[in-house]
Amino acid sequence: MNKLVLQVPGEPGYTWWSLFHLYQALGILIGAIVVGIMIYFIVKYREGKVSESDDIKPGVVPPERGNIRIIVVFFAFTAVVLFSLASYSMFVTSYIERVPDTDDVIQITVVGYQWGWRFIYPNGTEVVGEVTVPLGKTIVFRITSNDVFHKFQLKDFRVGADALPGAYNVIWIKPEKPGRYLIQCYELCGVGHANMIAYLNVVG
Ligand SMILES: [Cu+2]
Repeated sequence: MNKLVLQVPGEPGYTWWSLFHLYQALGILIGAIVVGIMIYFIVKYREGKVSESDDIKPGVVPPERGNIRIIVVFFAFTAVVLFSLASYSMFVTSYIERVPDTDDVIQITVVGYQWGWRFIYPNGTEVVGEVTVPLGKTIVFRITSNDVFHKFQLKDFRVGADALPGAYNVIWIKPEKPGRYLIQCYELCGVGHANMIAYLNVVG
């Protein structure tokens, strides 16, 4: 199993990786087919094995030589690959972006500022630089900024959102592994940007 997947501590990171693996598998499959056909043609049409009639002659349009069965098979294969990639990409994107709207979520407000992160729990308690959430619960972050543009990134979970003054962007996670996860600012926001970090503690 992929080591990187094992490091993902919960949703939506698992789903993100499933999309990555689909692209990876199809990329390897199609790459193997393309290289295989290239090698086949290099050997089949090597110098000395081609008849005179295949030579291109100036001013003469070559006769139709397409094999309609092969064309149909390749067209269908390409259509299946592209359709599955497009539809699964749309499914994953909407899954990651759709915030669960049940009563069973914990909503935490995140305020970015130069240079740090402030968290406001549902009961109004405010903390800076460190936020603690329970294991196995869906956590919703409402993200905004006090000053300039920032970006709240939970890279272990493969999610993040811009922190913009006067607006709220929303992301969700469902942690499945206890731990201490790094939160970083992913939008250059001034001299303190590199140190604009916080931690997500998952306990349970
Ligand atoms: Cu920042």
